[in-house]
Amino acid sequence: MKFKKLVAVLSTVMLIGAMTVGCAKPAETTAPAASTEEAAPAPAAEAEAKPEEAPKNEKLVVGFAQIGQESGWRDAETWSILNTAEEIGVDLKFSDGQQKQENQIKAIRTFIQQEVDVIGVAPVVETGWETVFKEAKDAGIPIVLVDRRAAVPEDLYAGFIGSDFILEGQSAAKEMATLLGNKGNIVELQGTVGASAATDRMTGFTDELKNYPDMKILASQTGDFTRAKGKEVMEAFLKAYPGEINGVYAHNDDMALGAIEAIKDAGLKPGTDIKVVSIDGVKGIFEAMAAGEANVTVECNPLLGPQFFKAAQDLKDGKTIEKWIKSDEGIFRQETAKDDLPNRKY
Ligand code: GYE
Repeated sequence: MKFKKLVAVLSTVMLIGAMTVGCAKPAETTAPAASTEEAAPAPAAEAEAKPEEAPKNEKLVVGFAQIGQESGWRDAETWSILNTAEEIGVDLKFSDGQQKQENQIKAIRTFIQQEVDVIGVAPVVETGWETVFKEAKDAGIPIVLVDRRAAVPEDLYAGFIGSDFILEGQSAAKEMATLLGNKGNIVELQGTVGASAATDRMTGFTDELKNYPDMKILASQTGDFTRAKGKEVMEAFLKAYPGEINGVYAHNDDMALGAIEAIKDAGLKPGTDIKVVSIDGVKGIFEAMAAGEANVTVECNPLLGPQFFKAAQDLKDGKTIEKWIKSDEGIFRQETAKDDLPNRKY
């Protein structure tokens, strides 16, 4: 079964409250997984239990509002969340927002109605979350931001688990400078407009570039974190600046992989004629690096399941969590890609 279909099936299964990740069977339908209408029925026994009889260490119930399935990175994160939930026996209600903030907001409202213990959300864009986060707060349900940030006052979320996107952008710029000998023209493929991962990766890169007066960004446009749009935008850049582009900086590997196709279609050699630097560290870019077609990836770790559920359990236990739980990340280059490849987990 194809990964996307599997995720859709698993998502649907989880929404009706069953934790059957490992043994999910192909369903008849690939209907959007974002439907969060069915609230899990409250088990009768639990509803009747008197407070003093309530079982201790009862199951952790978590709602997770995922963004969608735009990239290999996102698929890896989804797997990490689903698999960890299964492994440790969490009652997970999972929603795929299909890139739409309104779907994510709807999912959060459903989780509030379902009285989950904790809500995790990967906010597709940074703004527009205040109202729904307030609703969760009023219901006494902590929000944990996973992998992308939301621009809300600090008291509206318990913590953020994820990377330093500004640092990733700075590292990418330094790597590009090394590859280009501190001189040359760059095109930038941005992630989803308004996403913290895009805004900060742009800021970090642009700020760092100020240290290199002979390096210039010729053009910068969104490719929405997808391979198809990365290719499309790169094709347009190649037409607009024939012979002028020395490097492409993509906010994620998927867009870089799309750009590599466009560069090849234009009769040029990616990794040589045009240097390719991107962010994430997915297997596909290691394969491209091993083939000499990409140069550097700045790692951004999607395997956040264990940290997320640890935080959720802590919150359920009444503990506070760190406001920013950072992920450990490295930088990987073409020279070691063949050796690195077997060790990559996503
Ligand atoms: O880099 C990109 C994805 O939010 C950090 O989203 C994440 C980004 C990741 O689609 O590939």
